[in-house]
Amino acid sequence: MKRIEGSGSGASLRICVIDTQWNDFIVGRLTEGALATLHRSGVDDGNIAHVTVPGAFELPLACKTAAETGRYDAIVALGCVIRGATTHYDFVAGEAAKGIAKVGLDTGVPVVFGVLTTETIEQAIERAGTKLGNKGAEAAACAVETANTLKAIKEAE
Ligand code: INI
Repeated sequence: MKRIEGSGSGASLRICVIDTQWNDFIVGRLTEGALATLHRSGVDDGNIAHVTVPGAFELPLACKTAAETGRYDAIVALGCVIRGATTHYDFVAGEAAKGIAKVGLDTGVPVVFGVLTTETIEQAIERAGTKLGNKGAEAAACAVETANTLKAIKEAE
């Protein structure tokens, strides 16, 4: 049996972080967590790009554009959609999730879903560096691991 595993080291990886202006109070914390994790895992600062789009609805197209450049081993999509009193939430959160997944499948570049989808702002705060950790940091670690795992699958003999 051949066991194929990717390392958690970010050395030599090129990563694009794409976040949103919407809910910047929360998303800014996710981005800080993601960038700190990338640096800690050895990704060279010169190999990190940081792009900001207006809202979560815009994430899929920006991710697709970044993936198609061929410059990145993984993309980290960060955002926060908080359910209000309207159905707008369902459209924005649903399209962001579907679109981000599709970009990964269509391009072969791993695109990590670091978009908080919560009922309340309190739940978002809990996941942006307080009680329940920092989902941006988790997304960045996931991007490094997935990029390395895909490379290992391709390079296995
Ligand atoms: N965008 C978000 O990222 N989070 C939200 O909570 C949100 N809400 O609630 O509306 C949101 N809306 C904007 C949307 O992402 C687009 O930017 C807009 O519809 C223009 O396409």
